[in-house]
Amino acid sequence: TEAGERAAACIAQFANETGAYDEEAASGRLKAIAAEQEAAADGTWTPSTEELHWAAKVAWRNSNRCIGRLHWRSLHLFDRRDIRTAGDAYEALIAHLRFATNGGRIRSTISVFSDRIRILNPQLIRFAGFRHADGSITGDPMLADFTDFALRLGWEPARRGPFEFLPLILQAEGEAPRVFELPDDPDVALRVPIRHPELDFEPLGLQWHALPVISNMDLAFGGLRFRTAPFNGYYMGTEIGARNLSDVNRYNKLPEIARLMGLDTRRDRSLWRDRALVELNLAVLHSFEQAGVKMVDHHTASEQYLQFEALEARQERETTGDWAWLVPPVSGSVSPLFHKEVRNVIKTPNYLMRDEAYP
Ligand code: HEM
Ligand code: NRG
Repeated sequence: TEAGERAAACIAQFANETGAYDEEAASGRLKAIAAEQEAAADGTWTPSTEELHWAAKVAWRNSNRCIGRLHWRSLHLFDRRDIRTAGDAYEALIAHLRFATNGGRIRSTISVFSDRIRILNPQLIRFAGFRHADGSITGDPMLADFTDFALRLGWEPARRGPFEFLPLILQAEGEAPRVFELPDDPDVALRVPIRHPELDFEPLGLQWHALPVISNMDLAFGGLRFRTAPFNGYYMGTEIGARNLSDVNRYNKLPEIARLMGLDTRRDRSLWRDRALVELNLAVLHSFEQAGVKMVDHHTASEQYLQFEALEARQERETTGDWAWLVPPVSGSVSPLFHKEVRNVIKTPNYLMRDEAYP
């Protein structure tokens, strides 16, 4: 069967890469998997924790849009497949956030749950976007629909400011989604105030969270899809400085920054956007460093990506990638990645985007 072939290919790759199974062990493992698949009828099988950990790491290695893949071997795994209730899932997610945050010395981490648990948030830590009657939004416009959804479910935010943590919305099989407050505790969800080394950024009141934790992608391998597998690394500065705080449809802060720099915002040719963008990105890197929170700049990340590619070549593996995502969103042509060609072929294991889970 097709499901059998996918599982077999995956186990062969695992055995080949890790040396964990010799030929005899591999064929024994495949017989057990085949029996399980026959009994399950839908072709599912149960990876061991070691197989799962390997798959999660290789899925990272195969993430074509990720510039941070040099570190793919260092991913920590929490195997949470035994959890059945939303309350227990909540506790496990808080434990993940504590472990990964680690006082700013961020640890790349994934927690894998069974499909009995669903996380409806696109990321575990995100700022709400509150809509006003006049159509304007306080907070992150990208999260306005999700914020509406949380409010419909009965979420009562303590404040409606620009940087309020959204609650976790978790759903156990056969039950309605439940709302869990994300504690405003720096050990769980760390905030970094954004300051500039020379300019006065205080009036802007900017901040961001330390941890990006993606919770809307499936871990796919061996014909299986784990729909609840939130993972985090740490930020590259441009994700915050050149997108989250600067995109016109996000926090859109460049006009304010240009004004405080005294730039001429009436003329495109004054390059006020470009100059403000550089200072904002500098401020983000400076602030994370001052706060002792791990972050990489886009020059270092580009160099590390080239190292990753070289190490992969030594293992006779082609590094596939998505050029438009790998090239940093500022100073594109200054990155060596700009000048390279890369094939966007999807290998497995991998992380696959899922459509928004919430109604
Ligand atoms: C995407 C950096 C860790 C998987 C990205 C992006 C950056 C990045 C800059 C592009 C994001 C964007 O433009 O929105 C890093 C850095 C890491 C890291 C600096 C530090 C360790 C990880 C880990 C995983 C991972 C631990 C998974 C285990 C991915 C995936 C994407 C991605 C799947 C594509 C996301 C999407 O399609 O929206 N990464 N990453 N990364 N990264 Fe990483
Ligand atoms: N740009 C998004 C996060 C996407 C993934 N980036 C990472 N992943 N660095 C944002 O929140 O700005 N990671 O796993 O570290």
